[in-house]
Amino acid sequence: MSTAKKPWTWEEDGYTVTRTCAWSPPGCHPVGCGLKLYVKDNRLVKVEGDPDHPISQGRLCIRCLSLPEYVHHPQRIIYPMKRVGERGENKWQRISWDEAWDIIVDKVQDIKAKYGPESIVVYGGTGRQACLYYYPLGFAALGTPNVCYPLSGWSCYGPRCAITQYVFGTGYPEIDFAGYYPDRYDHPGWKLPECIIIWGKDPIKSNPDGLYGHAIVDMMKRGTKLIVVDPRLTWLASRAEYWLQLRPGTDAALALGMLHVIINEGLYDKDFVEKWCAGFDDLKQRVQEYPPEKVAEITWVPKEKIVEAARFFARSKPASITWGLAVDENPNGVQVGHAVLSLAAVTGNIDVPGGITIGPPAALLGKWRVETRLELTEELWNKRIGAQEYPALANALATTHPDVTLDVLETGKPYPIKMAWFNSTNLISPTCSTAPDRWYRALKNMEFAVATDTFMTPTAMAFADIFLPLSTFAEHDGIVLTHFGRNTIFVGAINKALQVGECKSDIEICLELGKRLNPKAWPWNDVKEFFTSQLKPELGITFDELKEQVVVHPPYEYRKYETGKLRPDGEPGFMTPSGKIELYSTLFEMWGDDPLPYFEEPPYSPYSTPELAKEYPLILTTGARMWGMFHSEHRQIRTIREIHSDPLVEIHPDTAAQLGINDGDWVYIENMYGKCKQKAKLTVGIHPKVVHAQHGWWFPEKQADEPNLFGVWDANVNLLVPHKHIGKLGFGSPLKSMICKVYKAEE
Ligand SMILES: Nc1nc2c(c(=O)[nH]1)N[C@H]1C(S)=C(S)[C@@H](COP(=O)(O)OP(=O)(O)OC[C@H]3O[C@@H](n4cnc5c(=O)[nH]c(N)nc54)[C@H](O)[C@@H]3O)O[C@H]1N2
Ligand SMILES: Nc1nc2c(c(=O)[nH]1)N[C@H]1C(S)=C(S)[C@@H](COP(=O)(O)OP(=O)(O)OC[C@H]3O[C@@H](n4cnc5c(=O)[nH]c(N)nc54)[C@H](O)[C@@H]3O)O[C@H]1N2
Ligand code: SF4
Ligand SMILES: [Mo]
Repeated sequence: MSTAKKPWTWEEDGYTVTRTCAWSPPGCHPVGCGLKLYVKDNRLVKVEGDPDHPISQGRLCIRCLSLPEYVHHPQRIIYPMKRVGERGENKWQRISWDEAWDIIVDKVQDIKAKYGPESIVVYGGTGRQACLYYYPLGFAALGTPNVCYPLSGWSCYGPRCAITQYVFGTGYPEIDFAGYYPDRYDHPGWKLPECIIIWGKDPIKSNPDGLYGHAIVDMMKRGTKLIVVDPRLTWLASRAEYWLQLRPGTDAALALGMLHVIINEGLYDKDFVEKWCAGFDDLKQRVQEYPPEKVAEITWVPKEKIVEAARFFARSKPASITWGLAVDENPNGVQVGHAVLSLAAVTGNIDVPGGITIGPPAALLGKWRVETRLELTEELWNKRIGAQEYPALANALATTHPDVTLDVLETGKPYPIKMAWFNSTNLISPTCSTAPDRWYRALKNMEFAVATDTFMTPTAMAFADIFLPLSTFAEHDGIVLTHFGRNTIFVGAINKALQVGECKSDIEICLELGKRLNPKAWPWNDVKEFFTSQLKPELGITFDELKEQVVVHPPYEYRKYETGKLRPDGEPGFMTPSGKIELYSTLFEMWGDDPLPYFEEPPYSPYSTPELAKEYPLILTTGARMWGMFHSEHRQIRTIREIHSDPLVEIHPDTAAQLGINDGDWVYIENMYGKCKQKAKLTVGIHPKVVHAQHGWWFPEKQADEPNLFGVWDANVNLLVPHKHIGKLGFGSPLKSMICKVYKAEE
C-alpha cells in the first residue's frame, strides 16, 4: 500500500478532490482516518474513504460521512459574534475579527492588571486538535498557568498516561496492530496477537486517542481471540473467547485475581520479570489477598471464568491489552491501571511484535507544547491551581487540578477567577463536568468569557461574551498524530479543502492572539511556517512535504529497553527510579499511596453504602460511546439524529418488568445528587442490577435562552455524579460506578 505515489489533490468531474486525514472538529481523536473531500464552488459535496490510507483503508464511520451536513449546517456560526443581551439570552451581533481581537485584548489586559494573569482559566475538553494548542493558548498567549481539563479526577486518558509514566517510564501503551508499517499485517517481523484483552473499552465505537478500532476486527479475521472485560455485552464482547461481565468499578479486584492465577501457577515470563521488573515478590505477596473465589464474590464474575481467562491470556504468545475509560473513571483507577500494566509486564508482552507497543518518554512533536510553559515566571507557574495539593497529577499533566479548580471558582480562594476561555469543551452539556449545576453557578460569575466553537452550545449560550467561529478539519491545514505523539504510528496531514465564512482553526486563533499579546513567543508568519518549525527538527520534512505525502511513518523499534532507547542516558532499562518496570511503585509510595495495586469498593455500592443502596438499588454506569455522536456534538446533524434520536438508558428486561417499564418508555434516573430523564432501552446485554445511561445530551431543537439552555438539564446524567470522590493521588471519579433508582415518568 503506497501512499507516497498518489497526489494529495486533483480535479475530477468538476470537483476538486483533496486527500486528507481527519481530526476535529467535528470531534474525533487523533486516529487520523483517510478521507477524499469533493469540493465544487466552495461547497463540500461528498466525502469518501481514502483506500490508500494505510490505517483506515477506505473505511469511514457515519460522523465523517455526514461531514458535508455538518460543514454547511444552517445553524453553524461562521462569523465572530458579540453578545448584546444578558448572559443566557440568545442575543448576539456579528462583528469583525479585528473588533473581536480588540475587545479580547483590552479585556485580557485589564483583567491581568486588576487581578493577575492567574485569574484567567482556559477550559479544554478531550483530545481534539485543540488540545495541542490550548496549553500554549494559556501559557504563551494569555500568560496564565491555569489550563483546565474540568472533569472530576481528570477522568480521561490523563490517568492512564500518568500511571504508565510512573510504572513504565514510557509513553502510552497500545496494541501492536501493525500500524507503524505501510504494508501493515504483511510486514515481515510483525506478529499477530494470539489474544487481546479489551479492558473497559469499546474501541470499534470509540476509536480512542490513536487506536483505530477496526484494526481489532481485521486481526480477529486473521485469528486473534479476545477477552473482553465489560459489564455490558458489546459487539466485541459478543464475539469474545471470554466475556468477563464484572460489576462496575471492581476492575482492580479482577486484575489482581488474574495475577493471582498467573503468578501462583507459574505462567509468567520468568526471564522478563527477572531482567526488567522490580517488586515482583511484593506483588506476589499482594495477590495472595485476591484468590479467585474472593474475586468472584467482589466482581460477580464466576470463579472458573477468571481462572480460565487468566490462563488463556498468559499462554497466548504474543498477547496484547488495551485499556479504556474504566481505568480513568474510577477513584480506584490508579490501582486498576497498575494491575493491568502488571498483567502485561509479567507475561512478557511489552514492546514485542504483536504485543503492547510503548512510546518514548518524550512525546513526538511535543517539545514546543511543553516549553511554552517557560513563558511563565516560576512564581506564576507555582500558582497553578491544585499543583501543591496533587503533585502526582501536576507532575504528569500541565493542567490545573479540576476538582480544586471548582473549589477556587466557588470560593475565590486563594485568588479570584475572573475570565474563562472555553476552547473545546461544552462542559455543562453532560460531558466534561460532574455536578454540572455547581460548575454552572460558579462560571456565571466571570467578568469576561470567550468560546471558540462551531455551533452555539449551552456552555457558550450561558457564559460567553465573545464567540469565535471555528473551522472544521476540512477547512484548515493541520497535523494529526496518534496518541498526541505519546505513541505515534503515523503523522498525517490535514489538508484544507475549502473556506466557510470567516472560520479559523485553533492554531490560527492562537497565532493571531499570541502576536497581539506576547509576540516574541509567536514568531511565525503563518501556520505553514509554524508546522514546518515543528516537523523539521524531528522528522526532517516541511509541512508542504507532509501535505503531499499525506501520511508519514516515523520508524518504530521493538524492545527499546534492551537498546537504551527509553532513557536519555542511553542505558538499557526503563525511565523509572529503579530503571525497571515498577510492579512496586516507588513513586506512588512517595506521594502517599500504596506502592502495590489494591481494590477499594466504589464510594457508593450495595457493599460500601448498604443503607443508601436500599433506596437506590441499581448500579449506574454512564457514557459508553455511541457510533454517531462524539460527546455533546452532532445533536444537530439530522442523519445522525435518525440513528440516535433520544437519550437512552439500558435496563435488563427482568428489572424493567419489576419496575413496570416497557421498551421506549421515558423514565427518571435518580439518586441522592440529582435526576434526569431518558428513554428505556431494554437489553439482555446488561446485568439485571446494573443500568447504563448515555451522556452528552442536549437538544439544539429546544429553546436556546435560559433557563432552558437547549434542554441541557433534562437528560443530564452527570447531575447524578458528585464532585468529591477522587482517588488518593487526585485521579479518577465514579462516573462509571454510581447507584440510582429508575422509575417511569408519568407525563
Ligand atoms: N463515537 C465516539 N467516540 C469517542 C467518543 C465519543 O463521545 N463518541 N469519546 C472519545 C473519548 S473522550 C474517550 S475518553 C474515548 C473512550 O473510549 P472507551 O474507553 O472505549 O470508553 P467508553 O465507551 O465510555 O467505555 C468503554 C466500555 O466500558 C464499559 N464499562 C462501563 N463501566 C465499566 C467498569 O466499571 N469496568 C469495566 N471494565 N468496563 C466498564 C462500558 O460498558 C463500555 O463498553 O472515546 C473517544 N471516542
Ligand atoms: N457521564 C459521563 N460523562 C462523561 C463521560 C462519561 O463516560 N460519562 N466521558 C467523559 C470524557 S472521557 C470526556 S473526554 C469528556 C468530554 O467532554 P468535552 O471534550 O468537553 O466534550 P463536548 O462537551 O462535546 O465539548 C467539546 C466542544 O468542543 C467543540 N470542538 C470540537 N472539536 C474542536 C476543536 O478541534 N477545537 C475546538 N476549539 N473545539 C472543538 C465541540 O463542538 C464541542 O462543543 O466528557 C466526559 N463526560
Ligand atoms: S473514527 Fe470515524 S469519525 Fe473518527 S476520523 Fe475515523 S471515520 Fe472519522
Ligand atoms: Mo475522554
